[in-house]
Amino acid sequence: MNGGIVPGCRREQQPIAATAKPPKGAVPAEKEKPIFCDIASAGESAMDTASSPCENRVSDLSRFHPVSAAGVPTNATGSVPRVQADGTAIFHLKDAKRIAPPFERVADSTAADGTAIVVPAHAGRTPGELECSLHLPVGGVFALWIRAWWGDSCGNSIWLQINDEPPVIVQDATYKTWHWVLVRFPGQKPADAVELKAGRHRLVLRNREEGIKLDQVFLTPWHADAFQRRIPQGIE
Ligand SMILES: [Ca+2]
Repeated sequence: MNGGIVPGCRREQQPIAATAKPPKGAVPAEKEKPIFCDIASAGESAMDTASSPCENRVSDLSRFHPVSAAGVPTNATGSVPRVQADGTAIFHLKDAKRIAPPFERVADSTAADGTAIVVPAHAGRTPGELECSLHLPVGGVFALWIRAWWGDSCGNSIWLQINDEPPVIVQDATYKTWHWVLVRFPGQKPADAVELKAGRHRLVLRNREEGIKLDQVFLTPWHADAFQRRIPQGIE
């Protein structure tokens, strides 16, 4: 329990006033609505659990039900990720097949290709989704990464589903900066990899918290030897 600190957000805390001016293109700071998150509790204590109070702030998407909103069709035929010589594959979420609110595609000079996918602050409980149709020319066992910008511990997670596999929570506790988040698949061995055959795959993101930005998805060939694995750095 990390010295008595309650994991996730603590609504009983006093509001934390926004102090710093956000960078250009960032998700608007939470001026109108105070932040009740315990952003001081970094590390594992900020990770949501099944009983996290953060669940109260976001859509109850635990059932992962289909979303009725039509969304914005952006690429009806699906997209071919940019495959590099080392077998890695890059895909930008702006090229998603469908983007349904509260997901939005916005100009952001800090994001790859100057475009970010955001779940705005104050998105509230609106359930939405972003759907990608990926055509992989080569199959294999991959590590799956998403480049993210989290606002705080109540805006640091997203649901992700591949094909008909169970949805997983993508999250970590690095805030206010773009970084790569490794997707983990609990119950699978290895938990940090996914096997994808050559061909079409459906990747769906659903909002779980608000005040987040995303841009690229990165597939890297998985190796049993961790030192052989490609670790993404900045914009790929
Ligand atoms: Ca959270």
